[in-house]
Amino acid sequence: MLLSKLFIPILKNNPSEAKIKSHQLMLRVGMIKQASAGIYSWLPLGFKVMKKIEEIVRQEQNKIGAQEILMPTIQSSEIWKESGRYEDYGEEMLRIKDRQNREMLYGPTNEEQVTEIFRSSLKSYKSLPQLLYHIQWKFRDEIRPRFGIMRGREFYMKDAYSFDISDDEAFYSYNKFFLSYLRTFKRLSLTAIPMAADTGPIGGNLSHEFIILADTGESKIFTDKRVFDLNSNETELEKNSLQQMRKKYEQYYSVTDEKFNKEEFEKVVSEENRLITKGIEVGHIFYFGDKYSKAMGASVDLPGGKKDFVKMGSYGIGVSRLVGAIIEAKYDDKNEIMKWPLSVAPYDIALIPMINKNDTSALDKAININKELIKNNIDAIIDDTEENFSSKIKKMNLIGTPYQIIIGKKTDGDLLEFKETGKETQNISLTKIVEIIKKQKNSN
Ligand code: P5A
Repeated sequence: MLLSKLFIPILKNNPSEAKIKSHQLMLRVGMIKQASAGIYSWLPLGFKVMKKIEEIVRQEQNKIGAQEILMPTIQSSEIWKESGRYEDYGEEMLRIKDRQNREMLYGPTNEEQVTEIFRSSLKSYKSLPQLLYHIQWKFRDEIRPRFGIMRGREFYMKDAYSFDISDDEAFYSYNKFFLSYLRTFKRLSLTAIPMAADTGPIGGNLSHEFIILADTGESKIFTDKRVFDLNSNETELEKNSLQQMRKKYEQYYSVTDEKFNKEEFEKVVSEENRLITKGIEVGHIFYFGDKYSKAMGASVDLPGGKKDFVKMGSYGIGVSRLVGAIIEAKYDDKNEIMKWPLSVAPYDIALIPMINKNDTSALDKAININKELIKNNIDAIIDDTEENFSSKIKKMNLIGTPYQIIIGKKTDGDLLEFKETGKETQNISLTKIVEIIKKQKNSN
């Protein structure tokens, strides 16, 4: 794609209203545009990244056997009255009345809606387990929306719900999501650590937040450093091995501040392994048994003829927040260089030809190179503007393609000036460049 034809409204300087680097960069390169407090439009560059993140999240949900549905954004207050949360949820819930004066709301989460779907369709234990998810906008009238899309009022979430016959089976579902979250964040090139967390308005007594380290994060965390060395390569969804996997993480103290206990921390973690820092919550999973199923009458027939309420959990990933979280993790704001992981980059590579009015040969070369890249499914952005070289590089460093090719007058023959964004230039052939990028793509 030619840069001059794209809708990428780049600002010369950092916008003063943005306090953290992700918010600055997203406004600066025109990924988002604020519509009102905590509510944003997603412009092409930002939307492309978010859609790629969404697709990775989706693939990893499907891999554990979760089925995708789509529930509405607007819900009836009736089901929330049944669960008892209509009053409890308080001012964060955006309440609306329709023309018949019926009380509706913009969903902040979907435990009630999905329980209603389940109870009206499934009646037997033979249909269990069920894992359902959707990826949908949510609205929470946060007191202090801030940091751009990191704490928005409207935000995009993947939320999944599990239905099981017993606690034991429900923990198995919980562990499947636990693993799928580790895999998802790894594919986004993030190190997200599961930390024992509070359950807040969702309820229940088992919960983990998945947190990535960042000074600008809003979650305070207390951990045993060794948890960062763990890796999960489980390929099978076997019950015992998943349980072992979770135990492996839980052996090291790692909690958010609501769960923090100083005495215990100092007792179980030696001084050199203690880490008290901040992070961004990119996912949160909950087990709450029959909290909703009991209140809303979602039961199944058991083998002996008895009935029981289904045991449920819910599992969230902040899809829109992840765009900001990746920037917080990857953006070098001192040198103004962003390098998106290839798995979610808005473009794989930038072609930067040196152009002036009398000589467009470099642009012609770039267009020819692009033809070859297209054949190989590599998505390039070509800077076809007549700006000077340093401002072109500056701009592309902000857009953050993982790779760049510089095409100057000297570019001749087979060798191209290629670089991984932010690194040294190497002179290599287009065939080799294609090979490098394809290999990297396949590893994801
Ligand atoms: C789990 C799924 C829930 O809502 N119900 C359905 C449960 N959990 S949660 O922790 O409240 O939210 C899940 C994830 O959504 C992101 N998130 C936000 N992102 C941007 N702006 C917000 N205001 C916001 N609130 C929550 C977080 O990533 C969170 O982990």
